Amino acid sequence: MTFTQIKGVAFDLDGVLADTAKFHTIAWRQLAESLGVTWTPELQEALKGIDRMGSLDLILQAGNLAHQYSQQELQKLANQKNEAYKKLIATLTPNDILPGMQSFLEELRAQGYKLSVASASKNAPAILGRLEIAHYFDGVVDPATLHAGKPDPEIFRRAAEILDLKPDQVMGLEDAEAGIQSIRGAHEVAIGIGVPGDVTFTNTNEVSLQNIREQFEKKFN
Ligand code: B16
Ligand code: MG
Repeated sequence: MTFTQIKGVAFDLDGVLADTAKFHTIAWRQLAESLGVTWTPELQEALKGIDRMGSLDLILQAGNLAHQYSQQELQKLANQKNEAYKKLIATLTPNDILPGMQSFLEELRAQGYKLSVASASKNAPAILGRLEIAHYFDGVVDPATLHAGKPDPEIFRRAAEILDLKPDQVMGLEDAEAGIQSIRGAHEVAIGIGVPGDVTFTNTNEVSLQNIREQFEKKFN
């Protein structure tokens, strides 16, 4: 595999483009505690990248409450969380773009890369709008159309398809273990931010084409 064969980049949103996890945490924690579920750092970490109903299921399991609710009640709980979350993301501005990401998006566009978003969040279009970065992307995968969420490879496979690229022409950026598994399963190059990937960074501000290329060439050449 060579660096020059890469033509597109698929971005996770939460934890890569903006720290929306802090808002997911506030909204889920409120709901969890109202149900008597103890909030722990492990539970918080486990929700990263997992879709809404999957997250609710993990919370209920943590409180030994799985199978206690009807489908309709589960939907109501998820909606309750989402309404609280939507109020929180309405406060986002371009200042909330994670460090280094706007310049990385600019750099990629200037170099002719195609860009897509592979977020589990149904709120992704609204968040991109609030951050004023929607125009950088050629496509956003609609998570409502997926058969399975992360760690299933489907979302990152689709993130390449909507760019008309093959998986081996795409790098995926992720901050969650479930997302890295999804990228790997899709046979794309995994860039991990705070989690191990083929190329790994501690923080978003270290991410640039030059820095990716250096690690990429050590790993694949
Ligand atoms: P929503 P990502 C994910 O975003 C979050 O990490 C995860 O915590 C959340 O439950 C999921 O989106 C669904 O979000 O409730 O807004 O549809 O990391 O895949 O960008
Ligand atoms: Mg994420």
